[in-house]
Amino acid sequence: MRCIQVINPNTSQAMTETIGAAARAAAAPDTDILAVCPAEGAPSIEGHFDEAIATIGVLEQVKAGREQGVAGHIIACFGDPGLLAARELARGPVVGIAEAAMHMATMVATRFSVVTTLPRTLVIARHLLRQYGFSDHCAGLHAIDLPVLALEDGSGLAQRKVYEGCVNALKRDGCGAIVLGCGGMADLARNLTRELGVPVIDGVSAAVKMVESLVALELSTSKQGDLAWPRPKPLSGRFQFFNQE
Ligand code: 2AL
Repeated sequence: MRCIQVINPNTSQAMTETIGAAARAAAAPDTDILAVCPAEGAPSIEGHFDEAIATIGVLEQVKAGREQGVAGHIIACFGDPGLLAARELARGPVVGIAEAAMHMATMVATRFSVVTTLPRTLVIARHLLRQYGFSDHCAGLHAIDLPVLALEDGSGLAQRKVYEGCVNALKRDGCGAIVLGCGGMADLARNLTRELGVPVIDGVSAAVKMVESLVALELSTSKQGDLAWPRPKPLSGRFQFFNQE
């Protein structure tokens, strides 16, 4: 039995449960999913400021997961906050849900569109597309114009808007697949794929399968070059947590 740690970078317990359930549904029978979120931070991540705060909580969780011996880590927020820093801290592979979903989308369609939450987060997705080299694969970026936690309010409004956003993207963009742009949408992909007749990709499930593949192939984070362990130095104040024992 191997354990994959799925880190929801926001502090919403409800969203952590949604993400954990989606990860378990995607996982192989011999994969255990440890779904966690930071003890402190932002209840939802909807901008650069929220991301900056969330990054510290993600790194604390990666360190804790490493010490518990998890086989790999997933950063389950669509901005992939702290991804490269997490790789420096981790022994096993670390995969972000945005990169996982974007990679997988390019294997089933030449062009995909992204449907996310608030319009202000679109620039984060745009930056990641450029960083990961997928700008030319993206046909369009769409926001449902609801905050992240609307996905957890039980009204179903956000879920309906995600459906409408996907329909609109397919009509306008001529894309072959949809990437869901929020960890809180993880439970929607399977039904949307059936209803819309095109691949709808949730990054949490995609990342679980990618980490399982990397672990099975015995491929782990390279400790050569920039992803080597952080240089030991006496971090001060609240960051002493990261000092090597
Ligand atoms: C996210 C996400 O995936 N989780 C969160 O709190 N904020 N990003 C987004 N664009 O909605």
